[in-house]
Amino acid sequence: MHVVATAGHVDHGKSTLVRALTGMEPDRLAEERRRGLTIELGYAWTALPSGERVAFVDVPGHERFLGTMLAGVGPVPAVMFVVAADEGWMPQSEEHLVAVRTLGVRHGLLAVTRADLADPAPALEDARDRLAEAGLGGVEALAVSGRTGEGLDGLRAALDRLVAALPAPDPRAPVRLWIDRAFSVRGSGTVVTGTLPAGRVQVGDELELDGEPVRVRGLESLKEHVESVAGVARVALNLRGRIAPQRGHALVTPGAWTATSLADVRVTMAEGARGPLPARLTAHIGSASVPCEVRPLGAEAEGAAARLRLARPLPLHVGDALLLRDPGRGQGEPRVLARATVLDVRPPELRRRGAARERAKALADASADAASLLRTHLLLRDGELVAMGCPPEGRPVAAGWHADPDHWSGLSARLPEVVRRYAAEHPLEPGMPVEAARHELGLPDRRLVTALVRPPLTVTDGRITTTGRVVTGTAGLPAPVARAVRALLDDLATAPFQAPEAGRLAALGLGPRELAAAVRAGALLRVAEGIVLGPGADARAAALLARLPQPFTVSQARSALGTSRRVAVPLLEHLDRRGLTERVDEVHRRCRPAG
Ligand SMILES: Nc1nc2c(ncn2[C@@H]2O[C@H](COP(=O)(O)OP(=O)(O)OP(=O)(O)O)[C@@H](O)[C@H]2O)c(=O)[nH]1
Ligand SMILES: [Mg+2]
Repeated sequence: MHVVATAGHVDHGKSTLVRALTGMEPDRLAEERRRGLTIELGYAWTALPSGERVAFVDVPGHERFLGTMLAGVGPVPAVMFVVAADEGWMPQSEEHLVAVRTLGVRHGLLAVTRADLADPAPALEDARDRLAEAGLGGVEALAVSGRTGEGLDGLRAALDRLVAALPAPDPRAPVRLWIDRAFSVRGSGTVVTGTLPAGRVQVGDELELDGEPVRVRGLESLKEHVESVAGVARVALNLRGRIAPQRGHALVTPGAWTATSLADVRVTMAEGARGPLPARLTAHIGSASVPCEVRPLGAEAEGAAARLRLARPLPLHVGDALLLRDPGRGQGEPRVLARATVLDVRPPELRRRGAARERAKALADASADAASLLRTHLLLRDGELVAMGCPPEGRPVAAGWHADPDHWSGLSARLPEVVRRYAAEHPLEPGMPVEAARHELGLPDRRLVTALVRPPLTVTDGRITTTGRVVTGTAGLPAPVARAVRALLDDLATAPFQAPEAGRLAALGLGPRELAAAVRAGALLRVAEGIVLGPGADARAAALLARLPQPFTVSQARSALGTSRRVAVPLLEHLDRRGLTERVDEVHRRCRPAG
């Protein structure tokens, strides 16, 4: 099946033509018949000469119903553009053409109808030129009359050629069915209808509506019961679930879309519209129309990046196009203002000064693909990329994770340094816990850390170690610092637990930076602020303390270690932290058995 929407100025004969082609009444409302005016979307279908079936979504042409027109055309891949021979090109001919173009509809045909009322040639030529200018140059153009039936056989044949040339949508694509009607049927419950653009719906499927699960109880397409239907198709779904569906909401495959009220977009001004865009507009996609705020991110220019804040979340993919309409403008002024191509459905917060401009720059180079998303988000899970509309392209870096290549190589370069520093600061530990490295690198999953480990690093028992330990000692330090540290180590050789006093450190030129470097290099052990000892002093202290009767007091420890309270108290606390000693009560500690 195929679906074609009508388009064109009010009263130009769209509904008459649909009626003549299908034998069905697209104007179902009493008010429509009384006023001779389409108000709501109409649906009718027929079989073409080839046997292919085509369903029409007949839209209103009156300028007041532009929103309804957009809801009809939104999910449909092709249009039948209708122009009256006796009136020619009119304001809504132009507006509908701009809308069709802005929505990205590229397929269609031109029917110049009411050919029984006037010579169709001038209107046909003019309209054909305008369509060509709008990038629809290849469409067929025909003169017809919905009243006399003249030219209808030719139109049917042209529709056959049109639908045969339409790209076949992917039946495995995720479902997003924009609802255009919702009603209750006595005995069946809730029914919704819409144009399924791609993917497949089956009886029994579980879909989601605004995050709520719904079950497809029954399925109809063109009034026939079916078990399964693939897009493009008109469908009616009988649903079970605690839901109140409405036009403009969508039934979606769970997990396949990102429901968001925030999107970063690239704005392309519509034909005839000029910037800057007003801050408050209405965004249209599928059958949805949602008020939105537009925040330009960079310098305002055509093709500029902007952030849209939608009044309610919509299920979106990167690459979707939204049409931005000014609901406030009057007659004669352009109302279809721009196309907003979605570049990110989970845009990062812009907190710092200058963040918006930076973001605009990044978006200027972005395309609707996984690589661009990863440049912003750095790391994303398979499922996240799928829900954003950009299934992963490359291989995952770790179970289910994809990374921006630059970010990943940066992490890979940082890890050995992080592990080395940890080893220097924790000389008694057998390596850096993977969890500590995860935390240090700001990663969301430990498996990412494991994936970053390359020789000479290895993982054993949840810790990262360097095969062939790199402790540079004083050799890695600047010469004056190395000299000073060696002097300290000489002092400590005779009294290993008498940490140097502040005066001694100052005399040797060892300030906080020099001490930190020495600690990082593994040349000194930092026990507490301003208290340094030789490397391994804590292990030696623990060994000495183990010989004391257990438990022991600070003062017993102090004399066993031959030091002062100034050092003993922080050293014992350090040993507690390392798990080498533990407190028994307010005054007593004991050594803990190794392991
Ligand atoms: N003579 C003649 N009249 C036509 C033809 N097509 C439509 N009309 C008349 O033109 C008027 C408008 O026709 P519709 O089919 O309702 O026009 P429409 O484009 O659907 O109008 P809206 O849906 O309100 O935009 C009606 O009075 C039709 O009878 C035609 O081919 N020949
Ligand atoms: Mg009509």
